[in-house]
Amino acid sequence: MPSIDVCYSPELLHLYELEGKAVVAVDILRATSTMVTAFAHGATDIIPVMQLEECRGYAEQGCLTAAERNGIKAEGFDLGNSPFAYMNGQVKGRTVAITTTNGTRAIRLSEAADEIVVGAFLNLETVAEHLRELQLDVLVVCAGWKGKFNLEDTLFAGALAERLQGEFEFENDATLASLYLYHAAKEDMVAFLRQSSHVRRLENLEIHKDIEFCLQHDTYNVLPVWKGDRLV
Ligand code: 3SL
Repeated sequence: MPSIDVCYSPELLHLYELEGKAVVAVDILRATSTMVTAFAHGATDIIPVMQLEECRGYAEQGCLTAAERNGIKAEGFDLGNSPFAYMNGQVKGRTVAITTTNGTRAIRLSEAADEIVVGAFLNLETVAEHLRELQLDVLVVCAGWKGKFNLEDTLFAGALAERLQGEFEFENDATLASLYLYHAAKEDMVAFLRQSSHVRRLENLEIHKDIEFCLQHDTYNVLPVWKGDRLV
């Protein structure tokens, strides 16, 4: 039986073997939720990069550019990191180069894995179905916040563990802890997360509707997969 394990921060990735594994990269608020939304609204591919300048450079190649730092759209880019900005037809048929504080970093630091898929509550069952077919050991890589643990990515890991329970072995306590937290939260995740650090950060920026949107389950049937230097 394949296994599922959870890495709570990209800073802990050195403790894990990525080769031979499928990574599910997750940044619920909001990078991976936004990427899933962008694909659902017609983006052809997404290039996640770590640095603002590198991202800006993709404009010359005809890409849309998107950037967020500390929750705010960076100046001079076409798009920020709100999923709602990707729903108006602007990304249809386009390549989007994107850099965010934590999410794009989690993806790029997972490149040694056999496969990387992008996960969010929005495409939870699509990710689960894919992993059942793939039959590789799974590592959920939580983006966290600047190297630290966060609740919302951990809840996603727990939700995925719940969907895969009985078909995947739980590798260690990180998976169990994620599952227990998800059980405690799932009746009302908005309420559960109200005191969490990133929800408070986003609420200070008055980004309430993004939070509720990103916590919806199984809205989209899209599976962003890493191929070469981008998500397709
Ligand atoms: O850290 C990230 O990658 C972002 O998703 C953070 S924010 O939700 O845009 O503030």
